[in-house]
Amino acid sequence: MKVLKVVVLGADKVGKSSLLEKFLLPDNPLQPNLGSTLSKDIYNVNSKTVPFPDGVHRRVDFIDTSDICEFPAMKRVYIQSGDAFVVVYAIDDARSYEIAKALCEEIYNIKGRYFTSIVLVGNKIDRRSGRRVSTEDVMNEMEETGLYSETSAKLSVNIKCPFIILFENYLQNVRANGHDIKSRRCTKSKSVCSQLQFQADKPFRSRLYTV
Ligand SMILES: Nc1nc2c(ncn2[C@@H]2O[C@H](COP(=O)(O)OP(=O)(O)O)[C@@H](O)[C@H]2O)c(=O)[nH]1
Ligand SMILES: [Mg+2]
Repeated sequence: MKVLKVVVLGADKVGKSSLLEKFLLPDNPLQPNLGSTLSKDIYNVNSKTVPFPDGVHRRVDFIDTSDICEFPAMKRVYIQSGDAFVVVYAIDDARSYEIAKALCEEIYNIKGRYFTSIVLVGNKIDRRSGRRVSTEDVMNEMEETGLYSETSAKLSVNIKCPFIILFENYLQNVRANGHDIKSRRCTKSKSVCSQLQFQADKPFRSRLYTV
């Protein structure tokens, strides 16, 4: 495996493109129409070399998807080819949560029951008064080891957390089985590296990852 493929999945309009855009282009001013820069087609690959929490730069393909829930065959291809998944729902949209759960289930069916590289993300936490999916319900329904975060792409809250959780999870898997993707040591000083664009924001919720 040369490149880590991170696939962003979820119902339409939950903020997948916005999240990815905020993560990859954090300095972009807030656009009135978030998500407009990165994803216009049915999917979009953004290849980037990014610093991981261990200070090593690795190449990652971030794959933004849209409408794939409508196309089961395509969804399957994405799941088969992905190494790690960000599954997004909007906290003000109960249906999107049901879709996210079904997507997680499909990932487990394809990748195996013990696959761990999925982070569930409840986006749009700025829409507090419109909340339809409670944090507690999600926590209760999740597996004990499940990875979970809540974000607001609009207000840039916790944007880095889901990705850092997956990078941490990746490093745990590398430690467990020894296979790493092609990488290069960070050439900058440790302190610069650990300033990482990806230094975690305070995670809102996560079972495994706390900083
Ligand atoms: N209030 C709020 N709106 C958001 C947030 N993230 C995205 N949106 C809006 O939700 C709509 C769909 O976003 P988009 O990223 O295109 O969703 P996608 O279809 O899942 O890729 C857009 O109008 C965004 O401006 C968020 O965190 N809070
Ligand atoms: Mg999109």
